[in-house]
Amino acid sequence: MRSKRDWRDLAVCGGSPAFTEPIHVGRPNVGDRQRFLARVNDILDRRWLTNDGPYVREFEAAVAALHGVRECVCMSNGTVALEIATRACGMAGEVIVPSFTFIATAHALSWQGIKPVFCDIEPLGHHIDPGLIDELITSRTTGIVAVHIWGRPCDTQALEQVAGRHGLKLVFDAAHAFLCSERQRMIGGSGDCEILSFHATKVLNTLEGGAVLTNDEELASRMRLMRNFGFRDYDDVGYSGTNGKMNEVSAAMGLTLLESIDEILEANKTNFELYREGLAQLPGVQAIPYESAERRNFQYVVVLIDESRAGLDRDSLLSALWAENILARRYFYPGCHRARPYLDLDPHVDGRLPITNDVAHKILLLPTGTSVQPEDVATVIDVIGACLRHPAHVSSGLGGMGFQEERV
Ligand code: T4K
Repeated sequence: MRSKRDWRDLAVCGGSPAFTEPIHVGRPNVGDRQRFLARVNDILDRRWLTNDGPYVREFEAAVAALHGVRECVCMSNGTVALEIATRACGMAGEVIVPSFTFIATAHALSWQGIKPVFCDIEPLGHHIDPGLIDELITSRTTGIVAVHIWGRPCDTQALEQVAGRHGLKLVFDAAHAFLCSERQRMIGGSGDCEILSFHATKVLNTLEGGAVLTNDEELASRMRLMRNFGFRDYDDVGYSGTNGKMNEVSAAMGLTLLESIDEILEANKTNFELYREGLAQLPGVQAIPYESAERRNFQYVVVLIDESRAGLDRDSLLSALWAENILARRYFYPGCHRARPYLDLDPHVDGRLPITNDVAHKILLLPTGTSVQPEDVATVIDVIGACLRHPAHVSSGLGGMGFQEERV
């Protein structure tokens, strides 16, 4: 690595990018190709491609066992898992949800005609604040969807108490929390159910995929019907349903990656520790810690940029990083409540979400995963340090342009 000591070395000031190829936040973990391809051959040999096939069943049993829950119902993706889970629980009318989450959490509700009522988050955990839920409840409220953001679980007990007091359904969006624990217990068994995402960018992927974890066997069997058009038997439709089934190739990918999950988590943890140590030397850059007493997947390296101490605002730093081919992300800017479909939902919502608005303007996620090597992490830290040493040059190199995200 050639350190960027001088401001002229920065790509935004005319230097060469630190990386010749982009490095990503969500580069997929791939696992053992031969093991995966052998399973794909099996699938082709037995000509059973989808519809509750043997690999899906094996993957469901493995994921349920790893999380210590009775039921795992695999789905075609995490969004469909959320849609089916909230519908199977009987959510309707209004549902309280954090605005600071991936847009799919809100979309899964609105797609079913449910109004998402946005609640603010806690400043440290970035979770929905249980103390703010009471005041959002109306006669139309039927449930709460809380998010285990960054793989750090919510205070499930506090949320179960609020839900119980008001007779509300409670679903956890655990898309980030595969193999994470809360109070030394694996996630999956809280509320009515919890949903996982196995999207390509997740710590364990099934190309596309998701699942619902629950200890409620009756709820699970309803969701199994709903993911398969509601069919109870040949020609016997018991429910209004959809097509939310996971296919066999996806399950084969999941089973293959499960065999390497320890190495994946170790690589994530190593990268996270290197970032944490390296960034601690830089002013105004705070890496969000992970609790050492709990199981974590270290999938995301999340930092907050405090402009008053860093000397540079988050978006300028982000633009400078993209110029270096470091494709950091500002998940979940600007918050669901400021996304177009929800802008006019409630005229008072913006004033109700000060923490969401603050965090959305400071947050930055840095590249990690098995495709990011420790020396890459050192380079990213070096580049951030150089940007913070030369904020005026970075700003003038950007020419006052805000961050323009382009799909790569
Ligand atoms: N709830 C929460 C809290 C979630 O975070 C998510 C998904 C869901 C629910 C819904 O679950 P799914 O329905 O997706 O299963 C990405 C993912 O698409 C999304 O799954 C994830 N959360 C979200 C946090 O991130 P985008 O639009 O930012 O993805 P994209 O295409 O920009 O990819 C991210 C990076 O990964 C890019 O730098 C490119 C790289 N990449 C991506 C893919 C797909 C690759 O290198 N290879 C690839 O194959 O949403």
